[in-house]
Amino acid sequence: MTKRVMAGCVVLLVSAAMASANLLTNPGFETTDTGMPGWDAGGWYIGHDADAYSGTNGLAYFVPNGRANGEYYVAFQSVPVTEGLDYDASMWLRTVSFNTSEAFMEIVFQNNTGGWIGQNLTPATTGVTAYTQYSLNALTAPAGAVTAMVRAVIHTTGATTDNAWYTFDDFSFEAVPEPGTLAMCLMGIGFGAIVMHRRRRNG
Ligand SMILES: [Ca+2]
Repeated sequence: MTKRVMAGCVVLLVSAAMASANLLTNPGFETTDTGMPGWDAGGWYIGHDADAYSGTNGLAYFVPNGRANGEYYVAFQSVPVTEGLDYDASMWLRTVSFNTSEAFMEIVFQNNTGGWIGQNLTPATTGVTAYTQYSLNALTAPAGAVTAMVRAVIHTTGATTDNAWYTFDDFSFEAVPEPGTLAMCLMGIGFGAIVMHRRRRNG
């Protein structure tokens, strides 16, 4: 293994360690008690205490009686991605009251003109639930993808005749290190170390 390859592997290992970090800003809505920095969330609000899965704040939306069928209420954040890499996404969702609507998480990959080139949805809520984790794992950023939109979505499935209320917390979106490549690098670095050790002993 040449020094250059080893250096490349070290860069890969460091970036893999960094890649396991959550790419989202303010993923748990704890930055302020009122606003949602990092998120585009018109019509949504910060709920407190029981509205949080962890910390004291959660992202909340209240669907009142009288909304039309087929409406979408979306809070989202866009993060840069690398085409061909895999990503894991997750969040926690609580349904406080349930009526003629559903909630879910959606990951949308976009190209450099904002076109939607990949769309992935968790299952939707089907009734009142305590906080439950929803995940989408090993989503591959398609060719041409430059960003991913991490979206909290509420959708009316009919004209609402009563209230519905949802809270979200602790979103995560992170790159998945490729185990095969990492294992090869680790083995290569180990082999390189042995060779250098032997050279030092023989030299
Ligand atoms: Ca929180």
